[in-house]
Amino acid sequence: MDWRGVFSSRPCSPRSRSSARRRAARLVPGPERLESRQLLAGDLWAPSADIRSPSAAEILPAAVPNDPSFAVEWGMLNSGQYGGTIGNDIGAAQAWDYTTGARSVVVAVIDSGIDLTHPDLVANLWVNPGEIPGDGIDNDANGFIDDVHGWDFVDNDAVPQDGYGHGTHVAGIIGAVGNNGLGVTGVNWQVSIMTLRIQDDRGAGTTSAMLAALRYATTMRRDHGIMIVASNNSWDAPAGYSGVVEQAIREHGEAGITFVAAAGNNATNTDVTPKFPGGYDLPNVITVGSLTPQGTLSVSSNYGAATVDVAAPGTVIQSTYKNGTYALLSGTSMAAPHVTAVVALLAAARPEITVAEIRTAILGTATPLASLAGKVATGRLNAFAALGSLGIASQSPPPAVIPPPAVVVPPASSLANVSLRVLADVRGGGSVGLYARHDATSGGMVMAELFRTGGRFRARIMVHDGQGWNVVAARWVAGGRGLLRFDVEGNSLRISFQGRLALATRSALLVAAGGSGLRVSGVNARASNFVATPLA
Ligand SMILES: [Ca+2]
Ligand SMILES: [Ca+2]
Ligand SMILES: [Ca+2]
Repeated sequence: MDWRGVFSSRPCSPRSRSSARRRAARLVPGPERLESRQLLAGDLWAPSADIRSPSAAEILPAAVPNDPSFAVEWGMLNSGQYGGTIGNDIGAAQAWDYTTGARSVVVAVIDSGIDLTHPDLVANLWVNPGEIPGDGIDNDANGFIDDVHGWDFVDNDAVPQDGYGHGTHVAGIIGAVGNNGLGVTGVNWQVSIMTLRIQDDRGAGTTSAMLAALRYATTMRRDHGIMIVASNNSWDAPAGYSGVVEQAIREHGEAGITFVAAAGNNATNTDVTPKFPGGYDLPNVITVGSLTPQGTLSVSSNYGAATVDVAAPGTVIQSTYKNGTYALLSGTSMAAPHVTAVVALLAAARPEITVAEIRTAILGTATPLASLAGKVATGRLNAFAALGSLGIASQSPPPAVIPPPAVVVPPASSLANVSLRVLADVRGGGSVGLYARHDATSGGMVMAELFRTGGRFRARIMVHDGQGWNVVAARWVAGGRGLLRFDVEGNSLRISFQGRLALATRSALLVAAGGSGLRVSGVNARASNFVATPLA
């Protein structure tokens, strides 16, 4: 049974059958490729000084993932790549202070397969714990022999290898291995990706394969204890609604699986003209529109204030591709996996989280954007806020609880002068906060923060004595430019505040790396040029 057979009751000529099949076959990539080419040919994509790259001179090696292409992954950390708007990202760098994902969390990618030998994906491929590979026996008795990484519902075998590229790209957004010094990083640095292949090497798919894939995932979660929290569905069904598919997706949800759907690339108002599967009005379906680096809805993205739940980065997205390569693609196919990935992060942070709680966390914390009003129900995906909504840690400076630096006690030789250069953009309002912590001889911790009150900035330095914070220095600063210098207990902290941002960092890794750490939070806040030098 092909797509048309299920989705259309109208008889059609061989020509139109072929046409319908081709439309189904192309699924989402057609417009994506077009959009990609347009951007590749245009000024936006020309390499420019707008593309900032993390470098050793600017930031300690472990501060952000060391994957070389992280610098162009604007969806994670938008520093103006592709002419984008600084801070228009999903807050991944901040979210990673909560969690970078967990291999115990499984997501199903229902797509064209995955490059099973891609060096930036292999470690994050799901491995069926109940299956002994290659013995010709269905060890876990789920009806599939040797289904180690998932199943190929096109060729009906255990090797869901991607000959098309689309599924590999989607998988990399969710979980290309992070901080391995290679290629890109996924939103999850580690996760387990189940591969369910429903599209052949031309991108053609059938409804029977799609239904079988949905049922595989549902069964594995419900009957075999595999903690699949989401399926990514960057495919569309041009012929429309199907009661059979709707029921399969409902059962998916009843098993505990969030069904993340690409809204589609028809530039259509789906409130008026429904598209599927995003159009299924089920509590476990989250439908995702595509966002540009500038924070607008991508030209080709479908939209609808009632039917498109959230927008996520989708235009000019760098990710893994077939044959061990990488590629830049655009479309709602790339937007959906950002949301799928955040479902996985939420489950990593709170394993018992329910489908309903996931929906609330993601849709309840999306950042409203004027450019999305009337087009998307909520706003831009915000991974940082979604995780923060779980109440798992403080997210505003000063952190409610910062334990004394007992976890990492650096050797005396690493006691350091802390020079912290912060480039931030707070023209959008809000506050900027940051802290630096280090193991001074007192064993205390020092924090500096800078926050906005009306038209002025207030800077202060505090020391945590193990009981609470004591303000040791404070100063008002006019405007958004200036150099502040404080000396605390023989260590100096310098804050150069220039109204633009550069890079984010991860405090925990900095602490581990040098006995000093920094953390930046607040609207559009980023930090760079962290330098720690031994005390004389
Ligand atoms: Ca099996
Ligand atoms: Ca076996
Ligand atoms: Ca990588």
